[in-house]
Amino acid sequence: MPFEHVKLEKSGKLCWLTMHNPKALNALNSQVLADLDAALDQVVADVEANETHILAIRGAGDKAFVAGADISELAQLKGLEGRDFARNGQALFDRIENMPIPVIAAVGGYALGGGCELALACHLRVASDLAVFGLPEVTLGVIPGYGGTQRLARQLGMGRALDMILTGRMVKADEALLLGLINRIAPAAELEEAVEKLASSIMQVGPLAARAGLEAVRGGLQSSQAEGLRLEAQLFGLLCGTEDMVEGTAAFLGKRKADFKGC
Ligand code: DAK
Repeated sequence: MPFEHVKLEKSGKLCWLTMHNPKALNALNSQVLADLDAALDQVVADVEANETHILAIRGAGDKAFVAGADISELAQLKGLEGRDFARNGQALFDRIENMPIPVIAAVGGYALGGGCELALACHLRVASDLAVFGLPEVTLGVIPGYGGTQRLARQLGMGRALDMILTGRMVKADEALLLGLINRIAPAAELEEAVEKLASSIMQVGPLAARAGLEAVRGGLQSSQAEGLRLEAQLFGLLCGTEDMVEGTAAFLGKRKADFKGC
């Protein structure tokens, strides 16, 4: 089903989701967010049909990933309306973080405010050398409202997150790499290739193991270490009952490449 502000394209088992609001550097307004939600339904259906193993999110054009929440819409929010607006956006970004497959943000330009928060909701971030990150909400008299205060602090640690959140300063790609905000950096013209390379190296491992690794890390970060360890052991046990585990270990011992079937 086509959406006005979000495009889905398949490249084998990799699905590209493109944020498309070119008049405002792909800024997030209510319609963009509704389209993103509906597009995620489609992605989930494809995952369930075993047609999609990785999702990559990018922005249309070469200037911006997403330049934040649409400031003209934000300007009209009053009191509790703002809280509901934030809760709806948070629920949508939680959907991305809780996707059963790895989600990669391909950041080719500005990732500011809600755009930076969208990238943070993804599991991995690959950026072009021209990318710029920032949470400039304080310069507008608010704070990040789509999970940025929580996810940035978990990603970078409190001090480095507050350095960005309290000043609203912009961080270029090379600094973002040093901070641990992004996983990889690529020349602008090679961004999609770099994402495809990362996706392909994940897709070469057993798909059940990749999903379980994602679930263990995510589940552990959302709970205590003791609970995380229990989850890890439980998932490890489940994988020990799979054909992929038999195949992976036999392939290693037989000095050949594993042929994982995802079962
Ligand atoms: N919203 C609306 N329009 C935007 C936009 C945005 N975030 N960003 C850019 N645009 C529009 C510009 O107004 C301009 O429109 P026209 O003048 O052509 O009609 C067009 O996109 C091109 O932008 P520029 O002409 O400004 O392009 P430049 O290259 O000169 O500058 C820039 C690029 C990215 C540095 C600049 O556009 C910029 O500073 N944009 C705003 C970035 C920003 O502050 N983003 C964060 C927004 S705050 C919450 C929920 C969510 C949030 C907070 C609270 N609660 C519910 C409480 C999230 C907040 C945010 O995301």
